[in-house]
Amino acid sequence: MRKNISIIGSQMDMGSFRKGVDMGPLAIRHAGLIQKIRDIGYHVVDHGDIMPMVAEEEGNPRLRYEKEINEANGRLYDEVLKSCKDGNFPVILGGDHSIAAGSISATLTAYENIGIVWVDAHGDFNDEAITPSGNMHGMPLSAVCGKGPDSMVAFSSVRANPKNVVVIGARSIDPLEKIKLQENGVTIISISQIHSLGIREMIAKAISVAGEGTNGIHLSFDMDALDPMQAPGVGTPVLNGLTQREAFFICEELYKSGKLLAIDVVETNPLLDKRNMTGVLATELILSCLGSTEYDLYTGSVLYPDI
Ligand SMILES: [Mn+2]
Repeated sequence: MRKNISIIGSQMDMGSFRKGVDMGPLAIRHAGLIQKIRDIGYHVVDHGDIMPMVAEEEGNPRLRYEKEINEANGRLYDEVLKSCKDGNFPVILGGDHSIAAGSISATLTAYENIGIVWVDAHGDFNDEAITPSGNMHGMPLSAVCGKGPDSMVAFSSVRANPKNVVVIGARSIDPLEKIKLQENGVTIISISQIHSLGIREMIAKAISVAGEGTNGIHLSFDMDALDPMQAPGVGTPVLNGLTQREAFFICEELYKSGKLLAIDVVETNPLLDKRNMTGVLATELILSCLGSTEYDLYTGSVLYPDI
């Protein structure tokens, strides 16, 4: 039975230093996302975007815009949870990565025991004590694992088990964050491991860590995981990233695993982009997660299980 797709955006940029990432959901829609999902055979409903309230001041410098981010995430949580409970498949468009605290909290409430595949140049495992910047888009993975900041996930009582969490494509992790990731048993697949062992072996490992013994996988895909030559429209670019083909392969294999429960695609910043190439790429990666065989012509039409 094929699930229906819910598109839910969040025009959030307060978790990030660079402005403009709030327009990410619009850029992805302008690349044709909704029609393209229909074209591969799904029923899709666009629920529009969460609009954060206007911030008066940034507040605590170690948790900038904490109040506004958590308030918007509370509304995102409600939307994503409703989608899951209705039996649909949520596709969440960011916005900066702080929104994943809202979306993943919802899949945790709905499915309880989930694994997380976090595709990112960064670890996003900071908290208010160790953050170098105070920007909350560097904290959501820690929050959903119950490792702080607690206010970021207050709407759910369920936390992810770090033993079922994998970060893929990492190449810019802060020193204290690295220690914290290791102490908590999060699996890190660095860009060097991918380039020495190959993406096929690495994504198989990721699916087994996040998918075995869990009720499914939440994919949280930060566009800065890609090399900035191919995805220039991101706020925190880091050299030597994933190739486009590696990124597509990750999405294709996660789809084929039959374990995906929801996906976030975040950090597309149209102000920094070139002719919306990062928005187009985000759209195409979402389609691959949903089983598009556009780039796999030899297999013809859909061969794999439905979402
Ligand atoms: Mn991130």
